Amino acid sequence: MSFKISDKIKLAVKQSPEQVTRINIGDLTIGGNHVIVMAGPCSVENREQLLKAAQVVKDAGGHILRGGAFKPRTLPYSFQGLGEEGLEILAEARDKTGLPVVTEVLAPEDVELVESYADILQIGARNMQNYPLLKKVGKAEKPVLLKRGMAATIEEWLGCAEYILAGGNMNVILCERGLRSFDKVTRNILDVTAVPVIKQVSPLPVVLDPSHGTGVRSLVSPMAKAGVAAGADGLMLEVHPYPEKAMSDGAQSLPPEMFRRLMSELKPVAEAVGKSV
Ligand SMILES: [Mn+2]
Repeated sequence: MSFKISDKIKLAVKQSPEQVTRINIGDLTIGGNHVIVMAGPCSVENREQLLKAAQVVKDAGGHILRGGAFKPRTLPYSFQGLGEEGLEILAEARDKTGLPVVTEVLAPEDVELVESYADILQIGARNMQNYPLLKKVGKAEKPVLLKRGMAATIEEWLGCAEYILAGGNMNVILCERGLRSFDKVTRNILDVTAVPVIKQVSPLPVVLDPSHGTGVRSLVSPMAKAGVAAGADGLMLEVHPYPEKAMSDGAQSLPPEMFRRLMSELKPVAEAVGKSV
């Protein structure tokens, strides 16, 4: 390996080339040769919307349901999420579909509450360097999905993963979701290169989020395929039963038919790199 990563990072960096972290969630393994698709709406908006989205994800072959109950928004006037009511709706969707749930925890004081409902705790890009939150989820029982900050280097991202691992929680999934760039054509610039870098330097699984990474619905499918071809262990995708009515991130959310098409198109891509979806 010839990347310059601080040798002070111990747990988030491989100690031998073969070292791989596999994370089991029910029957699923993240970090093996099965590509895990996490999909669902940006926000849990209401029961009908979320249950419908969950069924779309399940029927198309998705593996994990995503949906935000606590939302970090650019402005305080935007929809902030349903909070605990959203978590209850996510738990109901899991009961109905069997899909495990990943959802964001915004604040250290909410970790226990979110953990009581979720199967995976998500730390959002804006909170990547919230050290009290990282320490708190380092003591949690559930796996953590750590999004890369929008202006974070790979080394800084691994340093934040190190906080969680050093706390004793060894089940960390990294998620590349795009970087702030000078180019306004897309919402972010999706760093697909981060996927093989992480696979080479870190034992941790890495998933790609082409929804936030591009901000543009028509770019999600090509970049999802690029991520799988690059070796991503999974994808995180925004899917909404009615994207035009979405309360957040509708422009980058896939409608059901586009999600179904993508799921079938991912199969030969995964096979080409020795995996399945
Ligand atoms: Mn979103």
